Amino acid sequence: MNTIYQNIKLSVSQSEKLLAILIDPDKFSIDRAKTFFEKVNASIATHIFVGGSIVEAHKTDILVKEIKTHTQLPIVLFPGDVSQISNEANALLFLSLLSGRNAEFLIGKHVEAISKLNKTNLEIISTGYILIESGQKTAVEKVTQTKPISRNDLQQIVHTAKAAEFLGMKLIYLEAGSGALIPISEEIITSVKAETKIPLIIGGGIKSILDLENAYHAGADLVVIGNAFENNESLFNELKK
Ligand code: 1GP
Repeated sequence: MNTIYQNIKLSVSQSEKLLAILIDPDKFSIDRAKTFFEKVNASIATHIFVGGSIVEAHKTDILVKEIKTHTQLPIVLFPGDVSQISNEANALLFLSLLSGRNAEFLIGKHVEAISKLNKTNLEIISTGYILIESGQKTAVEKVTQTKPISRNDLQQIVHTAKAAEFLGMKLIYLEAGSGALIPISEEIITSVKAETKIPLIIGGGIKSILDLENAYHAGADLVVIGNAFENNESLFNELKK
């Protein structure tokens, strides 16, 4: 059986676009899981991402167990912290925050995570995580005490993504931040895609089908949407299979 990463690569090679629904264990109420996942299953969503900036211990485990009872889609952890590692999920984005210069989020948390990861069967996917300024201070910025890259500094963004590829990372994730006012621009997506060969994830502030299509058209391989579905489940109606 293919790994989750192999399947992402396969989709990219066949120009199939991927969509991850991001669930924040701190915001999502388990009571609505059944109806929410009926809509997810009827939609074009391909992955479930689980994670948040600040999540109470054990909430991730409980939520992932519940999600597994409602969907067959692969569950990928998108952890804000070591405490969000759960062996109930299928894979984990091993994120290194390359836009910042805080050693804790470049390598510190990763070393801290190993004793926990050694006890899991999670597929670990090394991911270059690049925060781009998006009009307001984001949770990632506050939690990590790092500055995002200016959205006007195209060269710095592209070079950071290229460095991720040269470091051997498997994915690039361009992040505008949860609830961002301005999603990652098409110009940024197109430029990064043109200069790199690894799959490209785009997330933060995608609120409509138009935003989603623009991101795909510009070169995003996988788009992550969180808040828009949290706030407006009717968006799923426009994304039926
Ligand atoms: C945040 O990229 C994700 O880490 C998704 O952001 O909640 O704004 O869709 P939204």
